[in-house]
Amino acid sequence: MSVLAASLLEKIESRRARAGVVGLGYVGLPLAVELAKAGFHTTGIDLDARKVDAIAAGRSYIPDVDPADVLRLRDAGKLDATTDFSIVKELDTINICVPTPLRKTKDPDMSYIVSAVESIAEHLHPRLLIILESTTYPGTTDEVVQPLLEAKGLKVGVDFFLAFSPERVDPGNPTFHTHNVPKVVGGVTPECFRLAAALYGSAIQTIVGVSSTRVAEMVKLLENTFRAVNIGLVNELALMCDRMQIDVWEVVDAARTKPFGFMAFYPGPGLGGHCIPIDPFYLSWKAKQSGFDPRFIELAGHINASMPHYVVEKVADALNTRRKSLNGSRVLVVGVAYKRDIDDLRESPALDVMGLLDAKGAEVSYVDPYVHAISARDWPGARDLRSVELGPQTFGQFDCLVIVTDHKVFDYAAMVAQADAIVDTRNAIRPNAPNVFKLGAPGPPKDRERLAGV
Ligand code: SAJ
Repeated sequence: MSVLAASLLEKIESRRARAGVVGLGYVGLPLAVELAKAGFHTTGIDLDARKVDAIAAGRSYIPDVDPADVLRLRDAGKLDATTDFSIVKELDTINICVPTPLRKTKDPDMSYIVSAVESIAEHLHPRLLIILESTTYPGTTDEVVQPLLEAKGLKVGVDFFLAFSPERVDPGNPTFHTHNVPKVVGGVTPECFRLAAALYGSAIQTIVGVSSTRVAEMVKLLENTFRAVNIGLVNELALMCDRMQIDVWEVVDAARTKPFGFMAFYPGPGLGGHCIPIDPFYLSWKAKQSGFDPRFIELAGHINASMPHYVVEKVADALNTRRKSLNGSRVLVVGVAYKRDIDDLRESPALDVMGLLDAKGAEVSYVDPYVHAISARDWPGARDLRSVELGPQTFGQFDCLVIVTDHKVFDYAAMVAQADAIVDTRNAIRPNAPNVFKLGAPGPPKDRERLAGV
């Protein structure tokens, strides 16, 4: 090990190293807190002064981060924050946890990574360890990040050290948190890896070393593409079951009794969130750059994107059994967050369902206790909406309910008792009821007879 690397290793192992985290969101703030808990004086860097002010005030704005920890670590001088990148001059290590969204063209938007790295490069100094955590395509670290840093005249693995380690934060997970989820780490050079592993090893229980940054980048994309493709598979199965008069929910529940070689995924109204709908397209974009046509990713994306259309067809079919048209009917979308029991609207399929219903002339309302308002810019209907206040008979005031996100807090029995028709895209209502039309399952018995003309 070089003298420079050895001296940084000693500073890390003695906890005298000063750590930095760029991007204080649901990934960066928990990481900064874990590093501070491990004993490092940790400084968060974020462009959003409100986040910086919150940490200065000892407050947490991330549900998974205990405010008491922020206050205690702030008072101990172990945690602070700034909007000013010049602090990098005083740092020994820095983790980059910034967003990696998709552009409208489904190409990777690298602007956040490039901006963060350019800001760090302005203050790059020998013996700095830089670790990228943002989910991105294989090759980002050595093709994009490394050249931006070396442009300043310093050499990776000699003067500064560079690694990649995918974030594996699952917001709201009651069991798995930053400190107890195994951390995959890949370095540009063996010394880069050794230093990154030492930093994480001080705060995280298990380190999984891999041979390169590309492998580490690909690991995360496999993890999330695995989900997107399997959700696409079970969504296609739901479409088949609908045609074949089979209950897909019953099929999956029975299949999951297999104690090996199977993992249950469930059909739904589409794919939401800032990871699963996006990460696979980072991989497919890079694969195409390498002359490879990634068919699974594209097909799964197509099927998952078609689910909101299928949901709206189910609503039209349900209204049809009541001799009602979609046009002019009052439809209540129940649950709009991208998955249950959270408040995150990003890429939520509920926004697509609402836009399609609105375009067909339905009077669209929604109810979601976690999402009090939806702004005009966030959905195709392009008007501000507020979550409906639930009264004793609210569900009966609509021609059709469509359950898009099955928050636990909803009173499903009241929906069945009051509503004339319900489209259930999450198998939230069990057992089946005569006014419930389930995604991927035969319609209610009496309607089956009526439609069969018996
Ligand atoms: N979904 C289905 N059917 C399923 C599972 C999910 O339709 O069987 C839908 C959800 O409703 C949601 C979308 O897919 O709209 C994504 O759901 P998700 O359960 O994958 O949750 P995310 O997006 O929060 O994914 C995160 C990821 N974490 C990281 O990237 C670090 C993912 O790797 C985790 O596996 C996932 O959380 C998790 O397991 O909760």
